[in-house]
Amino acid sequence: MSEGRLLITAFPPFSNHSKNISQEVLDEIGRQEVGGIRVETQLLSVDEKGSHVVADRIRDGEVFRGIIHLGLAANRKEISLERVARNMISMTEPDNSGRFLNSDKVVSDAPQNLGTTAPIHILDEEFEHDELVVWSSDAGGYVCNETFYRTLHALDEANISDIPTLFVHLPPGEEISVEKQVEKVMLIASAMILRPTYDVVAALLFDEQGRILACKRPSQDAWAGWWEFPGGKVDEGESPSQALSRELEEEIGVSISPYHLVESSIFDYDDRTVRLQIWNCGTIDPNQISLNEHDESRWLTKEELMEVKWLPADLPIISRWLVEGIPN
Ligand code: PCA
Repeated sequence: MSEGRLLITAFPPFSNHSKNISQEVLDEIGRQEVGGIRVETQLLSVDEKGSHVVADRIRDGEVFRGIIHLGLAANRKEISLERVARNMISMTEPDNSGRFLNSDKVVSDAPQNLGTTAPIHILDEEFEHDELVVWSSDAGGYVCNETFYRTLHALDEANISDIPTLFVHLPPGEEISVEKQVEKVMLIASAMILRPTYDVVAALLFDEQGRILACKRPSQDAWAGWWEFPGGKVDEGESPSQALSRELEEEIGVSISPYHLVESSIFDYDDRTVRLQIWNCGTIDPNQISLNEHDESRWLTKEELMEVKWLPADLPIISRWLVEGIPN
């Protein structure tokens, strides 16, 4: 059965490049596992034939846990996660079969752009503080973009939306070492196919009248328009209260040391599990806060708790407070 496999592909050298980092990374990845899921590697030729290989496998009915295409981006300094594939081939040099196209479609009568089916939000969270891994909206006009487009198009035509598929452009080994790139590719792979668990800390802040602070998530974020407590993810090496102090400084510009834990719960979202802790962070003057990330904030009495649309993870707790009272 093929259901368990993560497919990772790469390309050999092309044009005037004597090596291709994607092939070196693929060699290192070999037959590794990602959280118990077997990795299959495949080298694709840098030409039209190579660009069809994975799309053909999808059309033949093969099922994968995920697909990661790797390729060299000779002029980049960071590892780029490609958000979209364009239905356009515009080469500046011939491919390995001598094909040299200028403004041709990859597939005729097909959409202009196809977006990655990888979990963007999870990858955002994973690489938020990692300057070596960035998003890109331009996979180029050469065989990499063509391959990505053909694969996404085959998934689209087969109405398959649950195989996370991503193109990752790798900079030359002189920019980031092969070992480091292998490590990042494995992190990308686990973020794409394993359901992550996040430790999240949130602050219960009071004003003089005993009302509590709620903040509305900004429009560019996942769960935009939903309300939450200020706070965020606990980073590696941080204690929950350190993380919360940092988040409060970043999000609302106050420096506070959390007092004590008032709630802890576990909530399963579709794509991730959240282990939530809510800490009493004391009383502050509402004039002290500056909203650096949120769209809006409100100070709510117990009676007003349900006037905002709480995030799913917060809602069961808020509902209980409505009956039992807000803890302190
Ligand atoms: N990089 C090329 C094709 C093969 C590769 O590794 C590209 O960016 O299109």
